[in-house]
Amino acid sequence: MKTHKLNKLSDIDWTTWKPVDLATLLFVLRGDEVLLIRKKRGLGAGLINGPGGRLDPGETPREAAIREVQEELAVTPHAPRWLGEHRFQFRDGYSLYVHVFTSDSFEGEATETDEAVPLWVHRDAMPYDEMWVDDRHWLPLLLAGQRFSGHYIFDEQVMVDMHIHVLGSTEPDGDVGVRRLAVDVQST
Ligand code: 6OG
Repeated sequence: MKTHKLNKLSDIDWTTWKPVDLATLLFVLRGDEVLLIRKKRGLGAGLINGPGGRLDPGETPREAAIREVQEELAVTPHAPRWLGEHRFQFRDGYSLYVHVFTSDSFEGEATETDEAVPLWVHRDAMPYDEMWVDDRHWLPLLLAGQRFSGHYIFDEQVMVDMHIHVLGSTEPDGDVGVRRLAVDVQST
């Protein structure tokens, strides 16, 4: 695919689109607060985000989501709930499929690590100016408990086009087909 000329979502055949990597984001919720991180390294270093990262070989998205929170914040989230998915296509050719989870309970005290600084933030005060630009479009859905499916084109950190579909209550969770998708991932 010639990715440098991508201007709109319809320039991509999403039915055959394959991500280079699979990753996760997991938002731990505690009353009116959300556990975020200031990311120290990796894609989006310097930005505020939910904890998460790329899947290790053989891992399910849920397993990876839990492991990433443990590694980044020394916290173990319980019973992650699948809330949505993102398909990010970058103009430089990179692409990423992200599973998004929430968790209402956890063990441990959020602690700074080599990878991240923890931030407990009130749900009405999300620091969107310091987050990826897509977050302001779907975090309100997540905080309202609505499931979503997003498609995006990015040029580095600039969003070129996007569409977010709110999933109905009868649509299956995206992680049902995850094993298949994991097998389909492009080798790099
Ligand atoms: P590592 O480099 O840490 O995995 N990520 C994004 N998160 C948001 N909110 N918006 C984006 O818009 C993102 N692109 C990537 C997913 C990458 C981590 O970065 C997140 C993963 O948690 C483009 O291994």
